[in-house]
Amino acid sequence: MAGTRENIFVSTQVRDAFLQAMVALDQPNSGVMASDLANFLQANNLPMTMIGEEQELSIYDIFVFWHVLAMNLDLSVGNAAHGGPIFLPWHRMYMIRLEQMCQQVLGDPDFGLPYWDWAADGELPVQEQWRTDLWSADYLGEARGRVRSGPLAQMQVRLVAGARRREIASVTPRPVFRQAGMDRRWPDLPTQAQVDAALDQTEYDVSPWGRGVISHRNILEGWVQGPQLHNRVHTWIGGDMAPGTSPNDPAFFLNHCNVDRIWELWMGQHGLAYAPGRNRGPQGHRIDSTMFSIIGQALTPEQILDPSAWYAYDHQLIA
Ligand SMILES: [Cu+2]
Repeated sequence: MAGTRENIFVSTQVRDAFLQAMVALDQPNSGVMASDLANFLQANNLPMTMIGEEQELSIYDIFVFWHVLAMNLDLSVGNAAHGGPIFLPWHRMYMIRLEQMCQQVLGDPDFGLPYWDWAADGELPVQEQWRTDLWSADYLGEARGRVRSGPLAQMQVRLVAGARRREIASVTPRPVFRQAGMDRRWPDLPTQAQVDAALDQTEYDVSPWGRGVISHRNILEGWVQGPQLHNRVHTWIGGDMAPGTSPNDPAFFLNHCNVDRIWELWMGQHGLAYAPGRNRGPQGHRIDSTMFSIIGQALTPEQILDPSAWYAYDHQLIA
C-alpha cells in the first residue's frame, strides 16, 4: 500500500521495475479504442477533439490523454492542472494513480516511483548534462533523437498534439523522441540554488495565483523568469516532453516525482500549508476543489497534502 520513492541512481532494482512497468502499461490492450476517447470528449462536452487513426490504446496512452485534457480545461487562473495552486496537488494525484497501476502490473504493492534529482545534473558542465547514465540503455535510452536502446525502445507513442489547437491525434505508433539540451534558449538543467530558492519561500502560493507571482508553487512550476525548474526540465528534454502530451516520455514521471519530492521537502520545513483555502480564491484551485480525474477517485488538495498513506520519499525515512 505504501511505496518508497527513491532516487533512480540509488536502486537498480527500482529503476528496472520502473522501466518494466512503463513498457507493460504501454501494451495496447486496455480495451479502450481511440474512438472511445473521441466519444467520451463529445458526450461530456469537453473542449477537445480527437482525430486520426482508429486503434486500441494502452493504459499508458490514457494517462497521456488525461494530462493533455486537464491542460485544456481552462479556469479563471491557469487550467485544471497547471498555472496556479492546483499544479502540485493535481500532479500528485495523477502520479499516485500511475504508481498504483505500476504496483498492479508488477504485482508489488510496495513499489514506489523513482525520482530524478535533476538539480544534481544541473551542477555539471553543460555538455555533460545530456551525457549522464540517465540517457544510457540501462536507464531511459537516448537523450537525442529516437529512443532506440534499452527497455524504453519498446515504448510506442500513439497520441500526439494535433495540428490545431485543442486537438489530439491518434497516430501510427512510433518511438519516443528527445532533443535534450539542443535548444540554445535553454541549454542547461536547473541548479540546486534554484531549488533552494523555491524551498526558502514562506508562502505556498499567493494572490493573484497565476504565473506572475513569487511563491513556492510558482517558482517550482517554473514560470518565474522561466522556463525554470519543472518547466525547464520539460523544455530542456524537448521532443515529446515539450507539448501537452508530455507524459508520452516516461522522463515525465521522473521529473514530476522530483517536483513532488521538493514540495514534500517544503512542507517538511513550512508545515502542511496550502492556499487558497475554502471558499477563497479561484475555482478549481482551492483546498477543497475536486480535481479533474478520469482514472480513480477525484480527490481534493486537502486529501493529499499528507501523502503518507500512499508513499514516502527515501530521505523522509532516513531523517
Ligand atoms: Cu503537467
